[in-house]
Amino acid sequence: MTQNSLLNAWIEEIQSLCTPDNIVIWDGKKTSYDALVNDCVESKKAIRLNERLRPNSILFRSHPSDVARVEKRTFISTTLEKDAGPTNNWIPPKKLKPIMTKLLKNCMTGRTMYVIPFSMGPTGHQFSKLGVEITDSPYVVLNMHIMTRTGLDVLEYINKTEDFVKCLHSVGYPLKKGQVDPAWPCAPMEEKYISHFPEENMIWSYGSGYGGNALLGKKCFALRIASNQAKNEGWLAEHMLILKLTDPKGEVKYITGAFPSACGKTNLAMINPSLPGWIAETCGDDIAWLRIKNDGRLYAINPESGFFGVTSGTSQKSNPVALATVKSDTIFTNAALTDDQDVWWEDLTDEVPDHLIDWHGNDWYKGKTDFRPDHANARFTSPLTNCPILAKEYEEPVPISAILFGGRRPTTIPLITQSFNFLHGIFIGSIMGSQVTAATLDEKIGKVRRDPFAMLPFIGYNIGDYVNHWVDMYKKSSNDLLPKIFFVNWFRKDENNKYMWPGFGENSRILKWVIERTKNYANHKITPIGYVPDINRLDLKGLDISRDTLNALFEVNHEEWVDEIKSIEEYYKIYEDHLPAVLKTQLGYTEDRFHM
Ligand code: GTP
Ligand code: SPV
Ligand code: MN
Repeated sequence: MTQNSLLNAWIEEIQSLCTPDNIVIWDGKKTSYDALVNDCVESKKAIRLNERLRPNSILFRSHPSDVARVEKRTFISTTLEKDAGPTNNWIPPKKLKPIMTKLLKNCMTGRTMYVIPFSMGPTGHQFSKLGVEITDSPYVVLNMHIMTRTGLDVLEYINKTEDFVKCLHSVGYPLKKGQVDPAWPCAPMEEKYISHFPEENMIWSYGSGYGGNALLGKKCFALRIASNQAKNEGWLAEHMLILKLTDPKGEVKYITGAFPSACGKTNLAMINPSLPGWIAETCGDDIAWLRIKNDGRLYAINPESGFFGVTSGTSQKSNPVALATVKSDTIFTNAALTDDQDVWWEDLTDEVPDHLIDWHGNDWYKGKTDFRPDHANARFTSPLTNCPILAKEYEEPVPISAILFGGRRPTTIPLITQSFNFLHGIFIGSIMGSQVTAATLDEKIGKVRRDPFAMLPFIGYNIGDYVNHWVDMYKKSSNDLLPKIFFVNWFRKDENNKYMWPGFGENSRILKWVIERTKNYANHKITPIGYVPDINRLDLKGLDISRDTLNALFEVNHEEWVDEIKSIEEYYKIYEDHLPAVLKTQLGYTEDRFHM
């Protein structure tokens, strides 16, 4: 089958367990992609969009129960519970494997089993990692084809090694003879398992076909398994965008940003700066693998080769770059369909079409149907190379000058703060909170939850060890060489529940301040939580914003912060007696600064 006996043995093992009707080794060719798209269209799993308006693009509609990551059904399966830690669902392998083996038995009957060799990171690059995903979902194959480097050239590398991550995926819907396959087969919630076995570099995902549950190169491998590998090998796998910025004088800086799901990474990675003379280019929009090189600096590379982006809120005004990116060769999931066979989503156009087919496949009429026509977590899958501002060095690690941590916080958190130093920055990462978005199914949307480092659902091991690993990274270098760490909040609201900051392209004004701070410009004020901009030194030319709003955006309110600190103390109890020393110390300093 392949020239790797270990891989062959695994394929045979899965074949006899899952009993598919046939096996396809994915060769990554464009002709294979086009043929599989045709199959999906002919079998009514996908809809081909208007070739003139949206060339080579299709729309999938998922089952209404299968629309986002399922955190409650996501497991870190380690021998010892302490290795998964307090933030992960834990079942030991000896318990989980029998449960899942039962489900997996004959689960691919009536289906084709695809074997996808893939590389996270450029094929053959020293920082890249190899994987093989076995799946019975053509949707997954098409998406993995865009999101990762796949095909026979990758298989050549895999043929020469035993070091690849085994990723097994099934939609969990075997077909009896003659049974008609639904457009989006999946298993009921209580049968879904998104399981990680970090001790074996292995993933078993059963019952969901959607996004991070099923495209196993993404969250499962490039974050959960990779964060584990990174801890053992001395690097970081983070939920971060990577952005290249060139100032009007031509000076280039790279920054990363870690914001929770649906909190603005893709949009910042594609920013269209409102400040004249500034140029932004995209390196990555969701995941960064970071290493300290011999020069003591932290370098980041994007392990993915595509965007799996939120459609909602994407418009010519908010994100023209994303609209250009999805112009062709794109897979849409759960967008609405227009009368001329194109896609539509909330905010795409000011004028809402009179008639649409909603993401359930039903007629939708403006003003008559009282739910939205697209799903809040509808997504586009497009190759990185579609992005008109893709940085030429997107396949190389780039030196990072600043890390932004951020989230959706309607109150308390200023528009931007700079940490006093790297260790204080680690504290800032640990206390991040954000309103839950539609990117996860499990919790109440809108409720603020702590999401440390935007990694709460993605740390593949014990969070206490994770924080200490950040400190180990710090110890490998020095405060002056490492990136400066910032805390951003584009989402602070006024008393009328309206965003106070315009966001999107206007965020370039804040990025300019960030870059200036990395060069130690004295354009800041000191507060108990870090440095905030001196409003008089912010570049606000051409922006219509009142002094009062600005003061409110940067306010560090004593009472709110006393409450926040109490809530952090409470939250830190999850660590039990493993609270990392750095957090204890930094919390103490913060309390002192508030005279608590
Ligand atoms: P994941 O792919 O789930 O990790 O999300 P993400 O972090 O890449 O978030 P994305 O950029 O897709 O943005 C999510 C939502 O936030 C979209 O509806 C955006 O329109 C909105 N958004 C992004 N940036 C801003 C901003 O600066 N201000 C405001 N008000 N909304 C924003
Ligand atoms: C996220 O939820 O952070 C995403 C979407 O990027 S998914 O790939 O489904 O996890
Ligand atoms: Mn994400």
